[in-house]
Amino acid sequence: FLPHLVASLEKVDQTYIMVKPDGVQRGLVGEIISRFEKKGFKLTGLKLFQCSKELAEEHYKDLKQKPFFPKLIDYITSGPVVCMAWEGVGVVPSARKLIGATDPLQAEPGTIRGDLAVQTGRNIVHGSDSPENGKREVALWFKEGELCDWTPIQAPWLRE
Ligand code: IDP
Ligand code: MG
Repeated sequence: FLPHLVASLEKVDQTYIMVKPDGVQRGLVGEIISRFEKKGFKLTGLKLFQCSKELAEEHYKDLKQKPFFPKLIDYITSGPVVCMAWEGVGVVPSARKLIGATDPLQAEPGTIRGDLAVQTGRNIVHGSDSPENGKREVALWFKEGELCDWTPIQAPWLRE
């Protein structure tokens, strides 16, 4: 009975989660971290960080042609963000569900945006949209030495 070995046969993905400047300013950092922590994913990276315009533009490069892009970059660089890397089987789509729809008015109650935000331009949290982007974004926001590999003591109580 070695649950961690069984788990290792399944694909463990990573996702990049970020509390945006409005989430930090509104004192929601603990609440947002807590949602992912309670769900049972593994935190592998965490920092408070003031990001540059260049990094914000690289992160959101797929949205460069959108009319809201300049405002989005101003928003993301307007104050410190909390950068997180989370790991687990199915973590990418599950984190997106925990976060809720892009427009907080459309986001279901019980989701982070559904419970805590009211407008797309102030939707308090980011989550990667695919395992590929999860990897890309974790590598973009964290240096290698900033990530920790560790075995949570609760692992056998989360996955059979
Ligand atoms: P997502 O964060 O739910 O993945 P995306 O479509 O990837 O949503 O957009 C990235 C971010 O850009 C959104 O979270 C939001 O902050 C911002 N954004 C998206 N659409 C709009 C808009 O129509 N007006 C203003 N900001 C927007
Ligand atoms: Mg997105």
